[in-house]
Amino acid sequence: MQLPDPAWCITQNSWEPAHQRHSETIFTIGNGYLSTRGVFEEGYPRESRATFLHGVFDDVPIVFTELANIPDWLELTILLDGEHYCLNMGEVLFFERSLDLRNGLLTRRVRWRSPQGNITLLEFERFASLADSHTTLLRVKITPENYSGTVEIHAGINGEADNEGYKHWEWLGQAAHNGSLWLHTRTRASQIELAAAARLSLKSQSDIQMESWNVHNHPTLVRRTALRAGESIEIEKVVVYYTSRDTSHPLDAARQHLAELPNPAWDSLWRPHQENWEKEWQTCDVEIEGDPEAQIAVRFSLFQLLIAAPRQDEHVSIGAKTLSGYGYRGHVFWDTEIFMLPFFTYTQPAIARNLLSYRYHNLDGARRKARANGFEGAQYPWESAATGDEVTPTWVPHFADRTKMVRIWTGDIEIHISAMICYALCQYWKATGDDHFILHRGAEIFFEVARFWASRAEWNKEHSRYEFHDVIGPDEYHDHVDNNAFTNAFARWTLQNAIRLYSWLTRNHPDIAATYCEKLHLMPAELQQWQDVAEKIYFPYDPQTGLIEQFDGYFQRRDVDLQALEPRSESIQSIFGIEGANLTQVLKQPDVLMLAYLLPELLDERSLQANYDYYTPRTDHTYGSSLGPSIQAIMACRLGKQEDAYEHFMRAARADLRDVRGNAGDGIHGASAGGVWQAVVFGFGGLHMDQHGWHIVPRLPSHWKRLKFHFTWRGHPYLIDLPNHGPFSSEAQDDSRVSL
Ligand code: IFM
Repeated sequence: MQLPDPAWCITQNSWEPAHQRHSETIFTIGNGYLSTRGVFEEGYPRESRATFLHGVFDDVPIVFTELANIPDWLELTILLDGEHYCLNMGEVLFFERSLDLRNGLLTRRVRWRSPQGNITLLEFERFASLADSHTTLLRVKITPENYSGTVEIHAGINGEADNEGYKHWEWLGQAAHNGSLWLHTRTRASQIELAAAARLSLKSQSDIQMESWNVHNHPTLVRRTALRAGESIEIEKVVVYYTSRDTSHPLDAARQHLAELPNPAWDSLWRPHQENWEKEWQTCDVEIEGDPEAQIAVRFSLFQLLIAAPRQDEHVSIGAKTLSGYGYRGHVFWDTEIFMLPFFTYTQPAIARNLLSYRYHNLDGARRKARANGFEGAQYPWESAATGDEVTPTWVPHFADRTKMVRIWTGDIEIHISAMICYALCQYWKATGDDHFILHRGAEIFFEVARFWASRAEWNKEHSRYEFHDVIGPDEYHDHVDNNAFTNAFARWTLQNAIRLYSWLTRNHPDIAATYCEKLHLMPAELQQWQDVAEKIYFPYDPQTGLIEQFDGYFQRRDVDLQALEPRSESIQSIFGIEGANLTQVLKQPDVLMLAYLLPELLDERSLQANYDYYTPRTDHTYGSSLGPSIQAIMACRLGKQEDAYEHFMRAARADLRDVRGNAGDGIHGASAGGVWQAVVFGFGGLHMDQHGWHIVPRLPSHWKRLKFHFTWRGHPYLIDLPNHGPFSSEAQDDSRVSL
């Protein structure tokens, strides 16, 4: 047997029920259509069993809508000589689970002694096909070591799947006969139909007894056979899913698709699946020599982004927790555009295009939100799902006392999200040169968002300037603040760039400019107004000190010595309480530094240093937001603070693998995964773009021997190879090989 390659495989050597939810997240597999958490086939109490399929949202109280956990394809009950295979009983003699990031194959080898003393070797494998995204497969090899007896397998599709107790599915029909089964079901409110068709095959040297149990909402296939000590049987379960989002007849599609698969299907599906994965990694792999932990953590992050990335669907996006857990209910935040999207923009622009198209298709939801709030244009929701309407819950149970409810204001006043979408559009446009997308989709978003900002700005008569009151910036420890620098700067940036875009259109594509003028009733006077607002937006910058005040009155808040609170294992918000943290200067994430990262032209070196020095010791790096550390790492790189950069980077890299915040069980921190890629490529690799194209100023951590990464610029793939000759050495740059 081949040992798992530590540069590519995440491996677990013991069964740890206490960390079950965490490892279920880590061992998630997927293919951009659906993802399945790393639960065991046989099922255990307190597991968080889930398969999520992009776009299958259904209504739910309080959080409005959530991704519905779909009927489970993994379920497999194994009876060994009459005893249930279950790790809670008997004794686990050997356990190893491994996820191969090269190809998304999840394997588990278990030697198990049953309560009666029978020892069996069970070898499980599963994958969600990247070449045939509707199809998932698992197989198990069972070898009794010290006994001969019967093996009985029950393989069903369970229509009773729920979201931690909440049921989304209503039964439409089912059948189980002749070696296969199907289940047809529908979400209760959104009325999305789903069909699953499954087949079970078994290779054995003895006779096989076949049965089908047509249990309501749980069709099941049963096989029985005899086994002698040392002999093996192989079982394969193949499941095909279609929904009414894919086709108007999902049941026909699923049954036909299954019927067309060879029996058994594994070998013929494995090869194209593996080839597709090879192609994926060819465009985006990152190699780090000299730091095995960073190496595997980076590949793990990229794998998580890849398995969540919609390849065939431009009406869905990646939620904050990808498709890997119940956290945030599948809702989409700015995490996608600012943290995850750059990875796709620079390695797989077609996926970035799909993700941006999701925002285009949901423009009407954003228009509705703006209108409902008394503004013009489009105000994108802080949390988004199927329609682009706001789905942030207004109240949620308090994290420390679940009998109390907490008002969530982000959906009302965390408004920078709309600018973030425009920012991501611009980044995509620059990197790809995809004029067509901007002409036919991006421009409309831009103009409508600019309109929103112009109508949201408030004129301050006393100071003759525009201001934005009552907002929340990226640092959510502070709400209801005025003139958050990040928000104001991005309102100005959007308006300025919308004007530039408009004049580019009128110069180069006057017919399209005219179409927008007509469709959106865009008049020269309105553009003039945008110009006026943009010029007069207040930006809280002190030229004397070079400091940006995060929001009005921030410097007057209580200063807290965070060092004095160490060691700690919880966030500042849980130590001081929501109101208490609001009164301090402690940040959940580095608001001003994020601004400086995204708009580097805003601050000169002196000012960047001043802001870094001021805000860094006031940020809750470990237990605040998982979005912060990667950005903090990039800013440290820019200031030449390699050691600090590495510390922040590893904080991001470990977010899920080491469950730093104790909540990885809720799903992968997708923004952190995307931030890890940015920290490597834009931070240590020093890739940056300007009007002349791309440049590299590498700043590798001293112990990294080499960094290699790929990116795509204007349709050309590049491989950057940076051997490390020490910090900032000119040789490091001269020696770097760039190949096409
Ligand atoms: O979008 C983030 C936000 O910036 C901080 N709280 C969690 C959200 C989802 O990850």
